[in-house]
Amino acid sequence: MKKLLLGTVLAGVVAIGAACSNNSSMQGHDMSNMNMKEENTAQDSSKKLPLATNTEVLSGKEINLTAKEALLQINDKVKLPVYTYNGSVPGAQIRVKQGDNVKIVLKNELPEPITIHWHGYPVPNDQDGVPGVTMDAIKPGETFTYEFTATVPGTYFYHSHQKSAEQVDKGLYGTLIVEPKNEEKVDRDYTLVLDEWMSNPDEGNMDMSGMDQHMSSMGHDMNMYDIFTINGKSGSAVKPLKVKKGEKVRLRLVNAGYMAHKLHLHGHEFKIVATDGQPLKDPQPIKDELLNIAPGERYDIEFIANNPGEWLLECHGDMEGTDGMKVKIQYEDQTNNTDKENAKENLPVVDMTTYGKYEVGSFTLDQKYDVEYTMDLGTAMGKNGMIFTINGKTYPDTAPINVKTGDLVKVKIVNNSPMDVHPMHLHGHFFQVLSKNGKPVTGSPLIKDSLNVNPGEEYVVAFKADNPGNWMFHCHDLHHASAGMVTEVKYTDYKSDYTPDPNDTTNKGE
Ligand SMILES: [Cu+2]
Repeated sequence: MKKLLLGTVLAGVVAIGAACSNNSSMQGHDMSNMNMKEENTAQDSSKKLPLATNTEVLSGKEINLTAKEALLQINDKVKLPVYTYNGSVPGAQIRVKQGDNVKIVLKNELPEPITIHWHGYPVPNDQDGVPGVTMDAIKPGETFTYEFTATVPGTYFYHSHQKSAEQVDKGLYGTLIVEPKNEEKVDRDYTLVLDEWMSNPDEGNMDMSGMDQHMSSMGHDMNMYDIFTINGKSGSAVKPLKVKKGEKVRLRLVNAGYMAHKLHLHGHEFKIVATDGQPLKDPQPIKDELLNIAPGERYDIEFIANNPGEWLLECHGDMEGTDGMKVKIQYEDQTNNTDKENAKENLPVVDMTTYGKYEVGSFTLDQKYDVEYTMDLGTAMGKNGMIFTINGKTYPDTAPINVKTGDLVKVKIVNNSPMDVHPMHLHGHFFQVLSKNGKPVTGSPLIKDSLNVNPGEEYVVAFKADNPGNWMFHCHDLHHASAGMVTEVKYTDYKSDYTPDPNDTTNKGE
């Protein structure tokens, strides 16, 4: 295992390339962050936990991850007990090359069972990390080795799929970057992971009866998430991104939270070069448009640093936490211009179904499909609070999408929930988005594994059943998933070697 650049990189902000060799200024900044006040909010029960460290970048033949607890200093006031991979939130960044055989040895030092799911990555089914479906959860003290080949390049992430609504909420995630074989070098390559936190996590689990049921799901009210973060830090605690005039900058935006966030890059034209790791055809430069990033989605954007000063990448909206989700873009030695925050400014949102250049992709709306499935996403009142349904059922009673290897599959996804957004995520495959609300996609072929479906929206997507196994297809608002909104793509010609441990009652596919 080889560690790269560790001393100079803070919290998942990764800088590569020649331009980042000026380490002294970054180091100086790290030191000031390390001296943050600690006395304010540490709770007695969690005082013995170590402070979360900076996110490290790991590559090499064998990558070692340890899941363990820590205390995360989110801003100068709030410190929260978290779950981590390798002591940081986000966890260690795994950075490999296309074609590499990736071997990850995961040790569980947490007090409960965990897994890793490789979100968006087409791994073999037995490496997919879904407890009760592809493997038993890894118990405290145990070690498990994941192995797969890095077949496709791009930006991905990984997270626990065991009690994931809780464990991912506590920070148990990291990023997986697969560099293409023939990489066009950028000068700066930063990864920014978005998330939301509750400054008082205990209140988030209170009984929500009597409160606004539209906003609550199984006892979780989205308003409880009152702190928004980038790389585990909020507001002025977020480390600025350094650039130099003339540099080409890539930002890899990853949403590890349960809410969509609209981001605005100030002062620069940018291109969306990829989403969910998949490149877009001829992306056009855009400016002052909001990029809506839903749970589980990734967007890679690029811009040329051609406007010296200090600028913001900031979240737009009016939630309590909105204000904290912003990061400065600082031109080295040229920070004379100071940018203004404007989180409530009314700007258009990029429509990905018209973005980039149209060409016929692998699938069309009118071709013949072997399997067609309609997914009606709904909300209902259950015995213990809100339930989230697919065709009126909750997992494991939802009807699976039964396929056999080689089938072409078309899925219509309709959100009939009156208020709730459902970012739907398919494991093990990419799908092509063919239409939105009956209108065919007229931009670049849009290949994704996570698709945000707003109330009233209808999408048609298609994929080839080319990765045999049993694969989850679920909402990535993980509160919705744990309250039922999960189904499976099941290969009828796949015989799994895995038999769930009958004594393990924690294995529930989530
Ligand atoms: Cu949902």
